[in-house]
Amino acid sequence: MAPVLGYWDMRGLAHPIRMLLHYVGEEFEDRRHTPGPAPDFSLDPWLKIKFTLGVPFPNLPYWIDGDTKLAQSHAIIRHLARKHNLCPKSEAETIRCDVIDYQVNDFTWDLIYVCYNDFFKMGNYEQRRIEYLDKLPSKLKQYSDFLGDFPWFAGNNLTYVDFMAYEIFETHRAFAPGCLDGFQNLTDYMDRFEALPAIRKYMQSEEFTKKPYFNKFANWRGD
Ligand SMILES: N[C@@H](CCC(=O)N[C@@H](CS)C(=O)NCC(=O)O)C(=O)O
Repeated sequence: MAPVLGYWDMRGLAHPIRMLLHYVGEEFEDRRHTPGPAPDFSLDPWLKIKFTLGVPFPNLPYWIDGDTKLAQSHAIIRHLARKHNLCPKSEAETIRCDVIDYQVNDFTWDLIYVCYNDFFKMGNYEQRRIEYLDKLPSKLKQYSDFLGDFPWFAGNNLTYVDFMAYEIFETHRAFAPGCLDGFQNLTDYMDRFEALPAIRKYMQSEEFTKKPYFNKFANWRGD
């Protein structure tokens, strides 16, 4: 039986994992869970099975490969990176990977809290969106400076963090069109990632999820 990647029917935290699996050519079931209909968007369909999967700390995404069962998107992608040789190759690369891994996680959740503003009861969405967009260029500049002339975030080798970094930049390109335009090395990085033959093939396939980035009950989901 093929391993299962379970997640909501959207890009979100699972998309870097999906792209990595397609990049390495590992077959898997891309299992999608859906909330109930509007206006409640009940999470019950997922909550009913959540604790039946045998996954410790069950959450979305989860990965089930025989007896190997885990949640936590970063634990899943690192497990797959070890399996498919997409780990950093030196201490210098490991440091860069670790920094980007946690930095991208913070960046992702900063955006999630804005895009799910009403769900998290965070106040006025439009005001928070504008404040977020004001700070975005200075955040992106730090990624641009860190990447410098390297082709990939670890350095010269593609690693699992590139799948995460690509996804958060791509989500921002949809949320704030043109936001990468002032950063030539980041736009080159996006082109370089999309030109990887297996990624290009996946992006052109029917399996590829172009949208939505976030769930049905988000303020912004990119559709
Ligand atoms: N730290 C976790 C966060 C997982 C998470 O918050 N998942 C959200 C979707 S993005 C969810 O709806 N989880 C289902 C649940 O909490 O039962 C990870 O990186 O996997």
